[in-house]
Amino acid sequence: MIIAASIQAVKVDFILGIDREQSKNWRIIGESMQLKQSNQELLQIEYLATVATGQNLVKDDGKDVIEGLTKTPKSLPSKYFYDRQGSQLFEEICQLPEYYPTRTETAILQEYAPEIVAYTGACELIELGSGSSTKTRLLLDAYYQQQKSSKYVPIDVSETILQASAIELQKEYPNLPIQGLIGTYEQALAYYRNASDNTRMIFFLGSSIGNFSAAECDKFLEEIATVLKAGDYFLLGIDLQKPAAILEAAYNDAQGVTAAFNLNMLSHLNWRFQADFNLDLFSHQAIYNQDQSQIEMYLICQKTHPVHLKKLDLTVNFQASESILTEISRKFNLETMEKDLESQGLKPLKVFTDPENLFGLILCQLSL
Ligand code: AVJ
Repeated sequence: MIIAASIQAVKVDFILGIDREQSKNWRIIGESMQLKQSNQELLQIEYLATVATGQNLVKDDGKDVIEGLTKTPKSLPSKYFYDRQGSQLFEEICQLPEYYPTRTETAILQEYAPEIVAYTGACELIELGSGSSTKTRLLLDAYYQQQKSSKYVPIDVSETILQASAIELQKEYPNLPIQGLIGTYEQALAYYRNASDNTRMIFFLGSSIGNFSAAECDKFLEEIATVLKAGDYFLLGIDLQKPAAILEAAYNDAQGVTAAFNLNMLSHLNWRFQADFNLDLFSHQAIYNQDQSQIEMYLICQKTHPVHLKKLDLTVNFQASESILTEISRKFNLETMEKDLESQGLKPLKVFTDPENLFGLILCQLSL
């Protein structure tokens, strides 16, 4: 089990926005304050924090960064991709001709969203890693049209993208209650460990589950099953195994957007932890590890040099050609994933794929 029941949502004054995701967001923050006042019941944006310490966990203390940079080989948690700039770059990745997952999952949702609604009926829609909520609109439309959505809860670590998209969605779906939560998956799931009479569907799209190792994945699914009550739903999007050439192209796009996304992690660390990474001294690499069925993304150091992270009181020495693992993106087999889900009590009801079997969506229900 991940965290006990000490997580609750705390409304934080938006004025506190400074020093979190750079101060470029004043306008959005200002707008959201206004909107918050005029639509108080329908739009809420909250930070997930611990009651016990009153400490804002979103403002990470960086222990995971220290851990990753002081071990051999070095690694950094993928969640540090997603600051304001990183979330923006990820949106650009989703539009790339080589990056098939987003458009394929979108097409599947376009075709099958009404069928998903028919399976679940009315429910609260909880999205982990909602980002811009673009694909979500297809689900929201289907639920909205059939008057089956009671509430939408987008959850994301990036406060700027969460605020901006929640405000947009509020305009597009004026009668839909929206509760945006800023925090990590772990915080979100801990927050949801309370009983509710409402039927819930947690959804986790885009194959973000691919960032977890096999062990983390098991733990995550177990946690989902703990949080849901019998009869609730879980909708999971997974990228499927396919020839290495297609996969490697998707993570080494011709325009270099993925490279910029990867390198942006270092500028995120620079502002968040007052570090002095020189982005010119690192380069992007993405390879498909056939044995593990996973894309591995690295930042390769070009020259021996030290890096200082002031806020963490840490100096790290980098050797020329040394690598930092920034992401694994696992590629799945549908049948295997169905079995994994089933073994956690998450019973697959229906599997949706595209004609080329590039991507899969599995709708599950927690066994009654
Ligand atoms: C958001 C984790 C699903 O693994 O494909 C895209 C992130 N990294 N290009 C993925 C990503 C490089 C993406 N996920």
